Amino acid sequence: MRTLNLGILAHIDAGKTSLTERLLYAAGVIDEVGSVDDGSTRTDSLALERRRGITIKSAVVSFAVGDVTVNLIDTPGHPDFIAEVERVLSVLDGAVLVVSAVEGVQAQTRVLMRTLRRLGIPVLIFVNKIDRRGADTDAVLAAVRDRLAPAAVAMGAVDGLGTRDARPVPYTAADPEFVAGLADLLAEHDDAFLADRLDRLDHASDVPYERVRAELAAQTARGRAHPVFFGSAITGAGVGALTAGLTELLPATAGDAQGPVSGTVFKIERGPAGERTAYVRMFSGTVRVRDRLRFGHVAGGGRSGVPGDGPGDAAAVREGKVTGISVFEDGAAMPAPAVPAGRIGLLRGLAGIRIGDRVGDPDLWAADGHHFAPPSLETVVVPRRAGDKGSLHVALGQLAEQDPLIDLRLDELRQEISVSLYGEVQKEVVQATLADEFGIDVTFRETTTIHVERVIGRGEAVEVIKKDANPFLATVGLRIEPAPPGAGVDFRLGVELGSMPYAFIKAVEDTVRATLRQGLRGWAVIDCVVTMTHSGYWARQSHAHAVFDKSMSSTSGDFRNLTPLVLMDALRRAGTQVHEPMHLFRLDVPADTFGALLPVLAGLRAVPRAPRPQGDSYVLEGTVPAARVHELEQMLPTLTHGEGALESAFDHYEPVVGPAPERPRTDHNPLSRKDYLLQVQRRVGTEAASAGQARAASQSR
Ligand SMILES: Nc1nc2c(ncn2[C@@H]2O[C@H](COP(=O)(O)OP(=O)(O)OP(=O)(O)O)[C@@H](O)[C@H]2O)c(=O)[nH]1
Ligand SMILES: [Mg+2]
Repeated sequence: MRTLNLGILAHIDAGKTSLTERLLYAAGVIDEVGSVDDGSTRTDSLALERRRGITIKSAVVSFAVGDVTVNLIDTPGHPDFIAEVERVLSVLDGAVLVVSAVEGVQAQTRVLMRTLRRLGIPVLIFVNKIDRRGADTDAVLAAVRDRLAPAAVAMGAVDGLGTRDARPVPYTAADPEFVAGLADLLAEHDDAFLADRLDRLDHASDVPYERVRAELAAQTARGRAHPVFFGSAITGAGVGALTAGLTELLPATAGDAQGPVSGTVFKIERGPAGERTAYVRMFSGTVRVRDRLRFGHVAGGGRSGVPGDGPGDAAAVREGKVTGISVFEDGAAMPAPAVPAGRIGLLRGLAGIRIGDRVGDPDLWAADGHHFAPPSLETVVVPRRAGDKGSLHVALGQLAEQDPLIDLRLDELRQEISVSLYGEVQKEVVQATLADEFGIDVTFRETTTIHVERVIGRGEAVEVIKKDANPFLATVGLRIEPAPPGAGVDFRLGVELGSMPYAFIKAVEDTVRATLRQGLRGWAVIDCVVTMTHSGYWARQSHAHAVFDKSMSSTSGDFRNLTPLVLMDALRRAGTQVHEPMHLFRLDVPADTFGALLPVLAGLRAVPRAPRPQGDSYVLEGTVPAARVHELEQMLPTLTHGEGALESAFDHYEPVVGPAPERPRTDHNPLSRKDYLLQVQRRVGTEAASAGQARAASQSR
């Protein structure tokens, strides 16, 4: 039996959840089609989702088509919940990108498609809502080819467009224009197919239709071609053709169930008693109940400044015993003795397992990287009842388990808790979740923009063991220099790998990543290369009685404590510049409001490019600081008598003009050596003190 792990992705309200419901119904998993508007769908199961009529969390359901088990992951379309989409990308065999036949291609659709294509994930496009008035499949198809993917192949035409009776009419082998057009397109992307075609043309014959379809499937699997289906999730039109397309055109996997164990955790749920359930997609091997399973995080590879990439998270391999397994089958997850390669299973019993963790053989783990922009806003969460402070921290900690990008931070000095956010809707969801699930009422301090720091020059520093004022039993030298935008933090070894125990090198790397979360002005330092230029340690020493003597032997702690001092010295020499996040916007406004809009845009520091007239409206694209997007959103209805439409998505960082904002530090500040050493001493407390005494004693001997 093969499995197809399928993501459904789209902009908000495109109809993903409704389509999921239809697919389940068509496959016979449910007897009645649930509705988003009544709050009765299978995948919008959270109270908050039903109340708001939007998807907030990704949800998995499954159904069978022939001999293929389809595990379908319904994702949220609102840009505030892009992190949910991010987490499922690495477990997909294919995706259906839904586009509304009325609203068409939107900014979010482009963000998603760009990422799917970059990752080489096979994509079918489903143009939904053909039953709605205003549906325009020609315009949507043109926009798909123009703005999403040139190699989009319409698989049919539509009859009765824009009416309740609208239905797609699939093209067949009997449509010579379709077959020839398809063959042309496929020949552009594959030399073997082109050669075959030319060869046959010489003999005045055509490539057989089966061969064309097989080539379409092959190019779809390679992410080169994108078949486009049409239909309606409400009437069910076109859902049959899409279902058939899933198994014909997307590559289902079997996987090697006998191979070494390897899988990825893409979702965590907590049960009523607080027990964790991990959703794992298995790539290889089989996990059985009562297996002892290794799991952990892979550091690096990501966009820096994105938490979860962070330091404390790095590749410590943990182990736990699997106490229960369920496997997705016929709709829901069913208890099972094992989950084999290819499948999605729920694993219970693994304490401390987190989103993004890999399971199985650490040799097979690879870093994933981040595909979308990190959150650009942050806010301080304040409990209405002062007594709730402790429970608020615990509650937010649990939310962060399911959504690491909120990057919970406790400011020890001010005793404040802050989180990172994508937008106002996510903020409301956090507030409602805290109230509903934890009984904690909160308010938020003003939302502020998360800036980043980019390294300007090159800086080096070194601290040598037992030299000068270095109180730690470690030698560390580091060089920091800029890397291109999007490169993340790259840690390199300029010393021999064998020059030090690996644990010490690892401690330096982890601490470098941790330290860079707060640069010279308190913002995360992104896009740089850090090279370890010097290393040194004192080997494990024992006294006559073979007792490990901490005072004379380097420990990982020495490296962890020394690294921030060296790195911040290097960073100070390199210098940093504070950057702010910028969005790309697209405004669609009535022509008569255009004049009044321009000065407002200027006031928001938006930089529009030349406007394009479109019918009796203007389309205006450009950049705007992320910090001002919400204001623009709020002003738009008044400025455009309710007819303006705004799309925006993060695009890049730009240097801040004028005085750069600082973010208050929340850690032990390695910028001030004296304070830092005092704090380290306090932190390690008695342990350090006694080690110091022992050290002093051994030196005086
Ligand atoms: N007329 C019509 N309405 C549709 C169709 N598909 C979905 N809708 C409606 O569009 C709205 C949004 O549908 P959802 O299925 O929640 O869309 P979604 O893509 O899951 O939305 P998010 O998960 O919040 O991003 C609901 O009111 C649906 O009833 C369709 O094919 N035709
Ligand atoms: Mg939905």
